[in-house]
Amino acid sequence: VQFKFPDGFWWGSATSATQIEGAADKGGKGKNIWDEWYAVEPNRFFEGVGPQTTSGFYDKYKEDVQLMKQIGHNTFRLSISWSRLIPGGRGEVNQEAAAFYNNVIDELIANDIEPFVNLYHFDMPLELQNEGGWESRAVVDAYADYAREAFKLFGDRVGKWFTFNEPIVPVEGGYLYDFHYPNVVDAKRAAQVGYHTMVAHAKAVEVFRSLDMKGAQIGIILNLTPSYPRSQNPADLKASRIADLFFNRSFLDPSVLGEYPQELIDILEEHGQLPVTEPGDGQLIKSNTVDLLGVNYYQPRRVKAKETLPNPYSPFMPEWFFDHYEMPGRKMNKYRGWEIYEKGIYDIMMNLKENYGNIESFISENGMGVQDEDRFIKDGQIQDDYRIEFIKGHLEWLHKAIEEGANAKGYHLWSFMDNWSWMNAYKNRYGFFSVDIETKERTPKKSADWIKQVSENNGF
Ligand code: BGP
Repeated sequence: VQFKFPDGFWWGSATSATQIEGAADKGGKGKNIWDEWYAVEPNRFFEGVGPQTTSGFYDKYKEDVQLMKQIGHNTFRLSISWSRLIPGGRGEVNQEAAAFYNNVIDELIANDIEPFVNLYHFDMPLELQNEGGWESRAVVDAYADYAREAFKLFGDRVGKWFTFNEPIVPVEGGYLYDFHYPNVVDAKRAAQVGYHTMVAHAKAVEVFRSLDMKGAQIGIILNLTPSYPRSQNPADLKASRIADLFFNRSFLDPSVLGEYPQELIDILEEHGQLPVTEPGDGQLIKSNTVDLLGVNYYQPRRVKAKETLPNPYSPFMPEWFFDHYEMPGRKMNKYRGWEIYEKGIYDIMMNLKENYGNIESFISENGMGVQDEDRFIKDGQIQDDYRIEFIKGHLEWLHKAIEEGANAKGYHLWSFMDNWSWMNAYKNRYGFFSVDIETKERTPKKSADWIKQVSENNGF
């Protein structure tokens, strides 16, 4: 074994409720924004496939836990669907949902797989969205109440909790770039949504610490896209620094250090984009930093200085401060159109070590989406050697970071099995297991056999 990981390393995979459960209108679940958007605009979803029937985990979780066990998982991330647990977003717990999540958690534990439970993965209950979603301060309080219910219901058995997955994505998708409901394009509203998400996060952490959580940890999962400048010219460096402020530090700094970066506040203030705050928010954020950080890493962000000044009459956007840059010779995942830069994982970990108190962390998502993956079937199995290479490449850099003192505890692939992905539906396949979307049959890919060896040897 050339790359040996520390004892107790977390090997597993990540999923989210909307993307795997299916049963969107079964078991007493209420509607969330994905159900609504699909009902209104089904054509915006790849091949018109919506969130109603995804990978069938709701009915097949027992079989899935056995498959996880077979490939050596010792940990697994799921999310709770807020609109399933508390239909409408407020009030009574849906007992059928509580029983479902209890059963999943018990099944995982009985098979020596530690559940990592995330509370929010892009899935606002529709009624709360209709009240304004994250723009509404009342929704922040509803979220804290939902978090309290979840902690009380499952806290006796779950040791790893997460408030949000990639909280910046609903800001970008829903309020800046039009790829999530409610399809608003307005930077000031986006800033409010981001800010309220952060306050909701801090409130949930506060609730968590007020309960007896039996030594459990609470964290947040952030998609960190390291920002690389085209050159070391001051203008390129500045462009890259500002992109980093908007897309990484906007959540990383307050959740880990307890404070927003001053430079980000100054930029927003100068352009009249500051969100509405309430007295006491600053202290709330300061005193509720996380125990644990999940890092989702897919691709870097390459940035260059703006070549032309933004039109001052156009609406404010982060892109006023930088242009994207396609580095010549960069390596691509040609099946998904994303750059592959394995060293990014090392740079993230070293940044956490140097500038974020070496917070305990893990790779909570990393993965390779591939279109039309069936073309790689040979001898009845998808021969996803490209995925094995992709994972290896990232693990090698993660290993190096750990050797140099990074506090990284595990690696979760996105994802356990092929799943439904927001607007892309089943276009890009990510799983260790392929899923036939008609029959829901699961079949191990070559990477499933490979990761079993890796987990058993705690390295490769
Ligand atoms: C992450 C999300 C996941 C998943 C993944 C793959 O940002 O947390 O929910 O969707 O990206 O993305 P895609 O399916 O769009 O390729």
